[in-house]
Amino acid sequence: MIKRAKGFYETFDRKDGSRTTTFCAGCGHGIVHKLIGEAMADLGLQDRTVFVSPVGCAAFCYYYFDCGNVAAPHGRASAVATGLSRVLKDKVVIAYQGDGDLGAIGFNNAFQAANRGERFACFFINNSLFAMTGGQMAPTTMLGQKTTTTPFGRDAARAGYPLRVSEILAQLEAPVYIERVSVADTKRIMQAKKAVKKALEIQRDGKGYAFVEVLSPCPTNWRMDPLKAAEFVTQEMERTFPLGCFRDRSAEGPVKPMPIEVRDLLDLLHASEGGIDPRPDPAFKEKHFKFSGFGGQGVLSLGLVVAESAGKAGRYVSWFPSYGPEQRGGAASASVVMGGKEIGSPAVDTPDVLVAMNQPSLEKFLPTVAKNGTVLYEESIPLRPAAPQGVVALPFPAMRIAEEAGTPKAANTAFLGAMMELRLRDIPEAQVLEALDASFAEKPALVERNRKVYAAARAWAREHLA
Ligand SMILES: Cc1ncc(C[n+]2csc(CCOP(=O)(O)OP(=O)(O)O)c2C)c(N)n1
Ligand code: SF4
Repeated sequence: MIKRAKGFYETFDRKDGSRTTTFCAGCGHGIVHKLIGEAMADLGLQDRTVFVSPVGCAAFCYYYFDCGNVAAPHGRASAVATGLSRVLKDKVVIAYQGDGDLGAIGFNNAFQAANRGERFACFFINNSLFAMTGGQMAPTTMLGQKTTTTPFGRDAARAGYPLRVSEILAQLEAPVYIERVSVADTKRIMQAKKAVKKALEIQRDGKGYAFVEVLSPCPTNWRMDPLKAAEFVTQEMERTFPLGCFRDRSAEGPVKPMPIEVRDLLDLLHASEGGIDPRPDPAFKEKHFKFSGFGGQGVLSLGLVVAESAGKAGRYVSWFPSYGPEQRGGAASASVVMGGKEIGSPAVDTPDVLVAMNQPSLEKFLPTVAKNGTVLYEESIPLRPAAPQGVVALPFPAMRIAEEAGTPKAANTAFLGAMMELRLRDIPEAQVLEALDASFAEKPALVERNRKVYAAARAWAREHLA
């Protein structure tokens, strides 16, 4: 009788009610799964193991492996494993990745994790193509190999050369163990078994990064029966990807890891000085703000001061900047949401309040302002396009006020003063000033100057706008 492999669940109950694995006949994934499950159980690591599943044909690892399971986005298993192994110091972490997943979209993640010598085992399943999506070329596709995207065979001039990931990682200093094995026949599977076990022993002993590449048949996408597919591995794949051990420092002592401070999430949330727990307040309707202007005008800081002051006043709040190329002169913006309960999304598509400090951002965001919303825009720019119906658009001489108050660069602070008069009144001024002062913690000379601009702007707004 064939027995269930150790380390697996009793039954593989999938959501759709089926109970088998998802693999085709002759697929290598199932064999590698079995080797990992057995090694994990034999070494007594099951209760300590966290398995990171990939996207691809092996996406359902969490239905099979009876241990901790986390599913990673495509290409990100090594990044997720890095995070897990750094935080869960007593756990054994496994990343399992296909060659599309690790060799293409996630190569840099995997490469950098190997280069840092992260403390996890990475199993890299090389079946020479993207299997789950229908057999497209992967970085590991061999020269001349036909795939759905290389119907005449991979051609180096057009598609480059196959990526030999084990050889590349072997150039790095940090990995403890790198070996390429195959699951094409019994002899090779026995060698693969040893390699899998060694990679997990290295984790058990906290020694560092272990990488096992497995040449694995994909009869379905290779359009072969399982026997021919196994032969293809030994006769074709091994010519491009020779088997062997590229690195083994497992006999050396563990590398002493850098101490990493692990902090509670709540600590992090309330780490900012003077931070307080937000208080649920069902009566407070969520408000959406958009602060926009040129990069360098201080729109992101203005948004941050508003967000900080709302936080200090006990609101739930989010601040979401948008820069990138916009930092170099286009429309930079910050979205701020404040509410009486947790914020669902930090994105602001229809602001209740728009602050626009330059023409491009006024043009871009004015049409998006919510009905009954308010637009406060720099007086010296023309109001274009026309404000949508129901929207109040108020020109505000922020630059002039800032200049007259002696700090021309503080036009953003002038907008803060005007907003206090208009739409921020339910945030106490004490908190707004506290947040404003704190934003100049590293330039104390600017605290008083900005307060002056703020006061002048608020007075002007009281007289002319409110
Ligand atoms: C971000 C993202 N891009 C693309 C996809 C589509 N996708 C799903 S599986 C897959 C290929 C997986 O190939 P490989 O990693 O080689 O695993 P195999 O299926 O061969 O085991 C792709 C591209 C996705 N799910 N997510
Ligand atoms: S398509 Fe290929 S890799 Fe995917 S399950 Fe089938 S044989 Fe395995």
